[in-house]
Amino acid sequence: MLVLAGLTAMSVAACGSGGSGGSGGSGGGGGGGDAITMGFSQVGAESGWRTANTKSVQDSAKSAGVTLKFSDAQQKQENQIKAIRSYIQQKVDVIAFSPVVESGWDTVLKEAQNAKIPVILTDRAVDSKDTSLYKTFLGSDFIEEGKKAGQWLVEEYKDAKDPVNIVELQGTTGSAPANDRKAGFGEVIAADPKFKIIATQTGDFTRAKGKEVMEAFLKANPDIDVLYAHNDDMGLGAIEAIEGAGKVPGQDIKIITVDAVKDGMQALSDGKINFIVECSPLLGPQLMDLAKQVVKGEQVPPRVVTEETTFTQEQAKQVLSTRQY
Ligand code: GYE
Repeated sequence: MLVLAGLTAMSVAACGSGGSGGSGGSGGGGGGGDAITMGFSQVGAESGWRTANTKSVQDSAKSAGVTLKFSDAQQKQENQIKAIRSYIQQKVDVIAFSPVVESGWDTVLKEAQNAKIPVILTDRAVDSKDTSLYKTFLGSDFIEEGKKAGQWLVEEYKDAKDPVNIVELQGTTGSAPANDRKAGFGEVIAADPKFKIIATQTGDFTRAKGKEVMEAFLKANPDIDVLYAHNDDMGLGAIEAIEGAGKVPGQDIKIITVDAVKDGMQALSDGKINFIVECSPLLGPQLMDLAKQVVKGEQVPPRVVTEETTFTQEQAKQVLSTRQY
């Protein structure tokens, strides 16, 4: 820690003074090279996951001596496009962003490419056919996450004969995690026709919307067995709705979520959630490493997948006190 703090202070001083030796000499740090500037366009601040992800990116930029220009798009694609265009104008060394939705990026990515500014996708994917528009994509395998959620459900209900009525709270419409978590889950449960998704709607990855949509689900469907929420926050909002309707979350309605942020893990240890598929937000350190390589013109793997696990209620109890976020 002390060493990192020292390095940061040094590189900040080297940028700020600008007097002795200009851009050439950023101190004798082991093989560091010149400081780089990254423009980062974040999705928003919609969830606990996102807050932890933003902190990870900001902290790692500091430790790595990367000058970070950060903007929050408030879950709007047009804001992200504006931010990326402004980073191009400012001639940053590298642009990183977490695309709110998958489609509609080709034009702005082409502009970055024409300006010779490398782009790194973090957390969420784009569906551009031309993969030369970005250098790499760092983040989770959301299809795999959806499958893990489905596999738990299949195992949990393996002896059940009656239909299992599922409601689904989807993430932001058109986003990679919403598309893929739905697809992976759907693929696994399709193996047995007793699993029925009786209602599915977006809750925008937020607690407030998760609660609102769950209230509507409960009114329209008296017989819900399972809730599958694409993130913890929507699940936590839904728990309030379930309790408000006089039912016991985790028992009357079994709940599966994705992320494993601290609040989610707390609810899992309390028995209100039954299973969480982990999705790690701590992408900052790897992002800074990739950025440095890309700026130097080095070859990087086109896809870097985050390693993740899953948690039962018992497992959540064991790790809760040491959970960082
Ligand atoms: O699961 C959710 C957040 O893109 C993986 O976005 C991320 C998702 C995460 O709002 O909580």
